[in-house]
Amino acid sequence: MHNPASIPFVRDAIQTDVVLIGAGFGGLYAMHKLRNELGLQVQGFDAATGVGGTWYWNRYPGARADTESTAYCYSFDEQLFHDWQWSERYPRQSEILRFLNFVADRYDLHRSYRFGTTVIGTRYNDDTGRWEVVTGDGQHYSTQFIVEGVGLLSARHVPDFKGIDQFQGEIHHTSRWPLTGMDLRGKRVGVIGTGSTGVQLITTIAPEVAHLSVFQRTPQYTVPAVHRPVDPVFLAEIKADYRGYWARVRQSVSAFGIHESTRTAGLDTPAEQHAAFERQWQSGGGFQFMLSVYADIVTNRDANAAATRFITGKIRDIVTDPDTAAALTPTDLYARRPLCDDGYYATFNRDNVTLIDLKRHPLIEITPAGICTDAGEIALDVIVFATGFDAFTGNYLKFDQFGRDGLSLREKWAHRPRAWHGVTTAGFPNWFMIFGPMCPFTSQPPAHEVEVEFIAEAIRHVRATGAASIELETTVEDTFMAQCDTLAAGTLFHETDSWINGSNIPGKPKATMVFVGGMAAHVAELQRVIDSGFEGFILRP
Ligand code: N01
Repeated sequence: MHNPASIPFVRDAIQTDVVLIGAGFGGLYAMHKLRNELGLQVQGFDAATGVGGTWYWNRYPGARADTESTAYCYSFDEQLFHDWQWSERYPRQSEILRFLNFVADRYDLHRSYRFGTTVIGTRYNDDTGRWEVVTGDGQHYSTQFIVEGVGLLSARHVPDFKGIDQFQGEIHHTSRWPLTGMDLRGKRVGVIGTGSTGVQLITTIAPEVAHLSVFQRTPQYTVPAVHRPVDPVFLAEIKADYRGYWARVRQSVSAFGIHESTRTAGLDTPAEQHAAFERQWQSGGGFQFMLSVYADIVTNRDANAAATRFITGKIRDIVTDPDTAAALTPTDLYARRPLCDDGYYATFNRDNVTLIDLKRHPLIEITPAGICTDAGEIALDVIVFATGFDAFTGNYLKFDQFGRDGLSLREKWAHRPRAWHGVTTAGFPNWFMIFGPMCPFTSQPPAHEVEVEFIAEAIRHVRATGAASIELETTVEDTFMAQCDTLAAGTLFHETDSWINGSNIPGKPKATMVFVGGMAAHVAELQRVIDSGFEGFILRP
């Protein structure tokens, strides 16, 4: 049982207005907003030695976004958009990290962070109305507000394979790739996991390694990314109508800055459907394949089946060995986070790449020399875990957090996370998240901006009204959770197992953890609450 007393209130704690955890997209904007615009004293922390969040840690070969770079950035400062030039439509990790450093320099954000510092506990003091925050180096901070931008996908998942410690070669999780890189040339490499990360890594390293063994548990649908430079005509159009462009992103469903189809697949004949999918396959993009061709791929079984027929046909066409093609072919719905790639299926035509189907040949153990399945041992120099993350809740529950009356966040979220629009949770006054559980199921940077702006307004409201704290009403949270469940039931996402519903982590209850009502509805609701003077929130003197 977690004990609030494990975080004592100390008299000489360092005083601040806001403790901000995280220096990724959301954290950096929050630092700028709260410190530079609201004039608050903000103490930031990040476990990394620099800014970047997920883009600091995920340095594996091939890491890049699959969101149009023109929408994978900030909108709050038009001049920033003009002063930064993305090179490709899907930016690489190194370019995104350079962008976030550019932003941190431009708004002088580094100086308010303590990097290389982990927060290990937070506790609300019911008597003083302030939070106690403890860091890994034993420092205590006393703050009125907490803002946690700790990342949706950052608590890494390393499966508990037997023998993991006895491997004599190198083992890495993709999200803790050596900062200085790693030379894989001429090595025998085993990759476990074929999600977004595995697909990017496998495709990138296959040409350089001596041999690549891909350990696949569940085959995935993936479509070509079709990397290309940012289209100068498209960029000029955005710059000419900057506000209109971002308004459209905020008014969309996905906030990806892409065309979202309103046409249902059933209106087309199978031949027309095939032609429409083929056009999208040629033009590239995973989210586009799911959202731009038809409106109902993730809500209608027939539309979904049309998409799966098309992709599985492509797998058969591309992969020359029929057994490998069969093993790479998914049999379930196309209802996970969509993937795109740079020649993933064709990679399995290479002589130096072997697919190991773990459903047929289960992984038994990791040995000193490699990986053993029931078909025998595969000798390896390097093992890479591309095994994903304890998404949504992992990073919030990694450390003790106690709200009003000693309420433990771990206990409150033991069966599922309960929250409102990814921004806060009842029982935790003056405590905010950026893109926490029950956030919209959208591209992140635009949603981060909207949420940071909401948090800033909430803090401004507390200060302006002379209140001590603001806290979500439990009934509002309950109503919102029910709404999230109803909306999710109308999609096919809950019929597959993935990090979206927590089913990728052994023992984690499967549940809805997102608001699938879309970006426009998310924006509208946050704005409605601001305009109403924070209806649904309790202000305490
Ligand atoms: O993680 P995942 P990810 N034994 O959970 C397998 C974002 N992202 O890091 O499907 C064997 O999707 C697991 O198998 P299964 C993006 O939002 C974005 O790839 O559970 N295998 C699966 O194949 C993405 O969705 C970008 O059967 C095991 C894989 O590991 C999210 O991060 C790039 C296993 C995990 O896939 C997460 O992606 C990269 C076990 N015990 C990431 N446990 C871009 O912007 C797990 N697996 C493009």
